[in-house]
Amino acid sequence: MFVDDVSIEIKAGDGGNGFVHFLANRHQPKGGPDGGDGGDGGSVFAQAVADITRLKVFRSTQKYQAENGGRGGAKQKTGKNGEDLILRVPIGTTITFDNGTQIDLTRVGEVKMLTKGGKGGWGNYHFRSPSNTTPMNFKPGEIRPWRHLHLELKLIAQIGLIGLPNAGKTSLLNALTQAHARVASYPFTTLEPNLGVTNAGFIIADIPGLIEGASMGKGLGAKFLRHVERTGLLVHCLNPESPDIMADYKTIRHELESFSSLLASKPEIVILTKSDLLTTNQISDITSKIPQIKLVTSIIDDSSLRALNSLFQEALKLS
Ligand SMILES: Nc1nc2c(ncn2[C@@H]2O[C@H](COP(=O)(O)OP(=O)(O)OP(=O)(O)O)[C@@H](O)[C@H]2O)c(=O)[nH]1
Ligand SMILES: [Mg+2]
Repeated sequence: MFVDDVSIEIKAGDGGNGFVHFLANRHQPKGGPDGGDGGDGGSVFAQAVADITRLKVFRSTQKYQAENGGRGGAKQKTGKNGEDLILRVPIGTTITFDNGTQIDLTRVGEVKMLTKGGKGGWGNYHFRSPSNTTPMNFKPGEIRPWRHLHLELKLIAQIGLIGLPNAGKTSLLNALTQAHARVASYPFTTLEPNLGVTNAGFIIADIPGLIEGASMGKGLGAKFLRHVERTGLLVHCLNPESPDIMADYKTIRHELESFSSLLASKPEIVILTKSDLLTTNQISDITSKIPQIKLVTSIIDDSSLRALNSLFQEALKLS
């Protein structure tokens, strides 16, 4: 199941306690205080990754804790620092803290600190002074609290590929970007959105096929219409293998309009996919009947893909 919203608890590691110790050996039986400081606790970070399905990991495990710092040791030895913890979250995730603070992760690889590890406490070596040569004091390590976090995926794709199942959306995503999403010759291959980035840097989301009734929650694509609403441009894919392409076009338009006026008014490029399956005559026949078609594409026709990329530039530069 696609998860786009999840709550978790995180905790930075506590600092290690300072140590109370006195040097004592054969040569220096009263060698003075040498208790080391505690190590610092590990911090918790979030790192953005391209896999937008990753929030589901946080459904099964909800508590995340970085390692505590180790206790200080003799001979002024500082305790071991706790290991940091890095939570990998999808690009486009907004993290909201219990106090209302928000952090956005918008670039793949971006790392942000969520909560800092506790400071290690001082050992008794730190408390030595001419007036106190045998300090018994130490500082405990800093205790870090549990924090409640809400993670929400706000898909930030600029372009949304939409259409009926089997229209060739995923194939197009793969052809336009570095994505390697699953393609097959039957409907409902795509169960969760796939993301890819074009050479020009546009993020494209491939949405599971929409069907009649999607605006009412029917089918796999329905719950992603909310995400599609956030894109700047729709690429509406029409499948030439369909017996009634115009009806397909109208079905999808109807669903967009029923879902929201915002979605219905998005800039849209209508394309006819899989043009390599058609003769030139068939193509002109279809495009003359459906004037909404702006471009005819095939994943094996590079010039059609370049033309589509140019349309992206045009549409998104102006918007
Ligand atoms: N000949 C040809 N076949 C294509 C082209 N694009 C896609 N196909 C084929 O069409 C079928 C469906 O392609 P997908 O990319 O999986 O279609 P989809 O719209 O993502 O389908 P769902 O995920 O089920 O909604 C596959 O068999 C593809 O190989 C194309 O440009 N030319
Ligand atoms: Mg697909």
